[in-house]
Amino acid sequence: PQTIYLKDYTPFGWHVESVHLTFRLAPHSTRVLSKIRFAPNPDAPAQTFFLHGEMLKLIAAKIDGAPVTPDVTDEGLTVAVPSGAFLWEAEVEIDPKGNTALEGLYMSNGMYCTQCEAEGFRKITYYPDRPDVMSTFTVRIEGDEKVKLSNGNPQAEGDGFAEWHDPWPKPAYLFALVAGDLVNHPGAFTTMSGKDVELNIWVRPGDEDKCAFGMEALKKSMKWDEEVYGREYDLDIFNIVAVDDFNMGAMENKGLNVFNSSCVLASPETSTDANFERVEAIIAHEYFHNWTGNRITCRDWFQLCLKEGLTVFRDSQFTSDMRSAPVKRISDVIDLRGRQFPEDQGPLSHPVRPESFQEINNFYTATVYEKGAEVIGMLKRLVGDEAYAKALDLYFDRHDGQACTIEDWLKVFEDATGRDLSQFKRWYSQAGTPRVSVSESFADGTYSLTFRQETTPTPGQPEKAPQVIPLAVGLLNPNGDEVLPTTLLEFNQSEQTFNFNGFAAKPVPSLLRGFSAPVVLDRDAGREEQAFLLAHDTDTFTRWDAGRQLARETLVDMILTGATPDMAYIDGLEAVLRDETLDPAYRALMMGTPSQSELAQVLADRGHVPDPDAIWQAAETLAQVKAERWTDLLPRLAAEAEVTGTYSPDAEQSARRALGAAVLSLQTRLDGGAAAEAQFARADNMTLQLSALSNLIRAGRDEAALKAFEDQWRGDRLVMDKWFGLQIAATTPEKVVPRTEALTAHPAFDWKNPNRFRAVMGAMMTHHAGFHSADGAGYRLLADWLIRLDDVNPQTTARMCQAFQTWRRYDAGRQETIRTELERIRSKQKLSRDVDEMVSRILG
Ligand code: HT7
Ligand code: ZN
Repeated sequence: PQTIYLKDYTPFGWHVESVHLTFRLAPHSTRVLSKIRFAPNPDAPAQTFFLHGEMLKLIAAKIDGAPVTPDVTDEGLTVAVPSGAFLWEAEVEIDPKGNTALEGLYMSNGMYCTQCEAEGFRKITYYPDRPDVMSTFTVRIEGDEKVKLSNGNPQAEGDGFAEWHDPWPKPAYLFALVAGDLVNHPGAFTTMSGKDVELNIWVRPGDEDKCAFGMEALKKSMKWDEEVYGREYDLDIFNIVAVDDFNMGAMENKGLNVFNSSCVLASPETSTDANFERVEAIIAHEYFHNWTGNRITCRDWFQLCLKEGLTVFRDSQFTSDMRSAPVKRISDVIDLRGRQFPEDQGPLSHPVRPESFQEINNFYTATVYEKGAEVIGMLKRLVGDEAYAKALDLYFDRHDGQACTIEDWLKVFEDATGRDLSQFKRWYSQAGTPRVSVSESFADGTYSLTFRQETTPTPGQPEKAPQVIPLAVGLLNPNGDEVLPTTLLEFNQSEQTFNFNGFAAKPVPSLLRGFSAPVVLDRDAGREEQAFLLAHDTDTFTRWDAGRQLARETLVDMILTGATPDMAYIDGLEAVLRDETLDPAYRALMMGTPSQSELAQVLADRGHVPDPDAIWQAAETLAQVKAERWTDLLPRLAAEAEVTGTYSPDAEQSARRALGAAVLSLQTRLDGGAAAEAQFARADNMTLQLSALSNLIRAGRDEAALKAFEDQWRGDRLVMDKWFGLQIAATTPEKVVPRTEALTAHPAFDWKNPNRFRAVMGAMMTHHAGFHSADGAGYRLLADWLIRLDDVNPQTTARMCQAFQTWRRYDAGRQETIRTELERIRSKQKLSRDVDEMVSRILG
């Protein structure tokens, strides 16, 4: 496969002045007629006229009305063109129903829909399918479907046709078309300049009652973007469509967002609090792309973080404003450490702005998205809120309507603040997670902190230069009073000392407050200091993290030496849990422990070979000891977690239920599932029903409940995804592979549906001890299914290869089995480019 390099960027030789498309819909033989006006681009080097095109049957082509015969390959066509402007016309035939890859135009449950990011438009018609080619689009859809939608504003509608015009120039990846027998949940919004916008959420008949929450989330997002970023919506209509078969979460097509139904549909009976929060965040994310991604787009796919990092940052700000900021920050860090850190510290490590790729779909990663957002958070901290707002205004003013680069982005910050950001730019170019170690000294009233930074080599980057690391720190005196409020240190050398004067006694440092940089902080401060911070820190993040580190250290001890749990940790935590002034959601987070995969990484970093069974056992023992120690605390917390009144997915109620779920999981260890059974019987919302079911599964008391759940929800695909996944996720290690195998034989295991496939295989691969069972059965089962899915859906298959990215952590036997499975996948006939690239990178 060919490798594409950032350094090879050249502009396209022509501008596209306008695009007219006509679709004559038919399941296996849709005709697409295109009329595209090209004009030479004087800023581009001379080049052959090439249009991307894949899986297309070319019926006819014309230039300025005269038939032409282009040279056609699997990737596109070349043809001789006039030296000036010209009109290109083509008619192609495509097969939406046969399109199982879910890229381009495809069918899901009888409905036509599209997914064009990143390179799907070339499966619809011949076109310069690259994000720096922007044009206005006019689209005519012909077909019997009741609803026919495309981007922009509706222009005409009649018997068997609909026409749409999008006045905003856009790249082809933002093109969308939807047609089907859909129903809408309507809404309306008046923008800050008084323009009325029609809003719709389109769904399959039967799903109308699951749209109200999404509609409110959309309106809140529109309002928030006006208030916080000054960004107003720019079309007469905004449509969202729910689709059952979708490779990712959702897609920000101009004026016509297409959503995985799991990311837009929500009701109390069928969705958990976490689902509601996710729906709200994803609707916001896609809406925010209207400015950060659509009005200002990416010059090339290497710049993906320009839109994704910024939009994730914006949606996190939104969620923090709508809900609890501390809880959101901690959840984001858990996610970052759980998904991005392993990526950044393993064979798939790549810079936030990658420098090469074979298949761009493989770079929609936690690094580009979540680390990309962290980089923006650091920039904001460094320049301050006011300068950030000024830089963003400049960004929108200067670059509206353009396809931009990270250089453009950093330049607005340099121009707005006068800062030199050349060293900061390393966050975009250097892969890997910096490790920061700390030492301290105290003499004559001066307290000194010395930091060292190191980033280990990553693929293709043996040498690392120091990065600018914003370190938010505070100091507490031995009584627990804050003597230095949060202060930002700019740590930008390999080693650097910061002095603080005027202390009578050595203070206790609270470091990396708010998780001010995506680094690993190596500080062996001792448990006493962590316990002190757990009790006294004023920063909600570092206080939580102190508890997390105590949990980690006691678990590591238990795993390595068979020690019993550290009672100082359990008692310190109990004091926090008893503090009723603290948000229940925050206390629920406090009750959590590092994931078993994270513990495996910690052990590997310290030179040990992680044993998944020993890790599982230690986590079990710790939970059991907590449960037994807290027999009087648990009922008290359970009472606090009680919610009265009508269900609402708001932060206040969700917080209580989160605490209740944490309590129930300990309670189940004491009563064998009696409380869970009672909760299952009376649950009138999915959050309670699912947490009860999860505990019954864990307690091995699940047969009747699983059957009842299946009987109740058999007709609801999204709820059944939960049923499939939870049986694997919540069970004990020895049952993981047999259950997964059994579930793949279930008649409702529709493996071509990405949600269902992910529900089952995703649950297996994230059950640490189950997936890594010593006999290799988990590895073999996953490989079997990845080999099968690759012929149908390479994009989803490639993403799931990530399960193997941490393989070098484990013992020789497991490594050998994983290597064999990866080689088996790699030697599959007709392996996709997506999977080939992923497996080759993982094998190294
Ligand atoms: N910009 C989108 C990324 C995307 C995608 C979405 C759905 C299916 C396939 C996709 N390929 C790329 C989603 C986002 O980040 O907002
Ligand atoms: Zn996005």
